[in-house]
Amino acid sequence: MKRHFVFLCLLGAGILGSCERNTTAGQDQAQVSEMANEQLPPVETKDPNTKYKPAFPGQTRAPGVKTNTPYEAKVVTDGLDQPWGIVQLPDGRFLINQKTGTMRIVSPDGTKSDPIKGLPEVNSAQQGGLLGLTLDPNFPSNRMVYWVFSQRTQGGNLTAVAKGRLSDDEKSIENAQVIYQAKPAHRSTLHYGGRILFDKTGNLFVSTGERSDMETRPLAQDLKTGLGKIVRITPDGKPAPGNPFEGRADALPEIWSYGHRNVQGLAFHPATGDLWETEFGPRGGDEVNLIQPGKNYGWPVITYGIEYRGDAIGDAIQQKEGMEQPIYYYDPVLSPSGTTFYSGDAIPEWKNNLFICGLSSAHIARLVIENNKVVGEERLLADENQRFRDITQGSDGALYAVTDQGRLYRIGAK
Ligand SMILES: [Ca+2]
Repeated sequence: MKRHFVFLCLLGAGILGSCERNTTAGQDQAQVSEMANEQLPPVETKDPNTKYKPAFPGQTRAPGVKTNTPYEAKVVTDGLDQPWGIVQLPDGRFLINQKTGTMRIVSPDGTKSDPIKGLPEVNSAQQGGLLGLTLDPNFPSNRMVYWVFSQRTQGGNLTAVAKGRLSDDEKSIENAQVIYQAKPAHRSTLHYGGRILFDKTGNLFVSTGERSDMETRPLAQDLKTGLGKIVRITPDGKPAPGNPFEGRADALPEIWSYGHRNVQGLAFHPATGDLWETEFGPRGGDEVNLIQPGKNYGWPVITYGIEYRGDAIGDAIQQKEGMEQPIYYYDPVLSPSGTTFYSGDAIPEWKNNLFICGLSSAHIARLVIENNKVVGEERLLADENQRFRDITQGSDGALYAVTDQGRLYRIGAK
């Protein structure tokens, strides 16, 4: 970094005849970072669906940036059956959820296990199925896995969370049990949310959806339901201690945040520890949000999108007192599914950037974030024509992403 800066100074001195020498290390860093993230036009060139104006500069269509570090994407395997969630095992292999209801283990060389069975039946119609997954912080000793799935119940379908033990022979999940259900159940097979993460206190964040229909959509604002929420639960599925609505009679105690449409991405910022999410909007209005406890994220009262058929949603407002603005939004949409921050060293300019899987947009969005604002955007793997579903960082400093078409990619430094 230092040598790079000295070189730039010399280059600058040659052209300008002077060089500022007494800069601080912070300015050094900023200058190098600026060089690494030379600003380009926004990556989105299509017309938006609406004439809605952002609440602040940079809330959408941030300047384009381009990764300068040489990197490559390799297909590790293309033989997965609709992979939906990916997590790395302590030995470097990957445990992957397949939408139709089984898990698989994939080695970095592409070797696949047989489907792992023993999970509760999933309703894999439309957007449902076996969804996100995560490992117990004590996985090396207890082999416990937690996952989200869409469950068929008597009253309809719902987002459920289950846990079980990966058997020693890795052929099955033992003693699987459902620990949480986001109620009420509903007949729809859309908008299940479906990501799950452990926080530092050993509790689980889980995202749900508002199930898409006009009759359930308002329930995202209803604190007595589990729809359209991020909930925080214990490993036994109980409301986690310290949740924002704890002790209130008018709210479910597991709720962490509300007013969400369909959250398919959750990640912690490596430097701040904050929880971020990616959320599907309607036609326009996909969002990236920084999640704070007890806050209302607005759906369906405020949105930067419109109905698929073209008319306005609600009062066609985008901002309201008491409702949080997204850090960033997309119009037209990205269709954001899984997301992760990069914390590795292999590609230094990616440090603390957010990577978002795009489904209909068929690329991975890289967002450069400074002080909780998006200051740059890049599209990765846009030539692959894949629906990117989930992404995680490997212990080797590469990113690993799965696609609906069944591929696992490794994206790393050359
Ligand atoms: Ca929102």
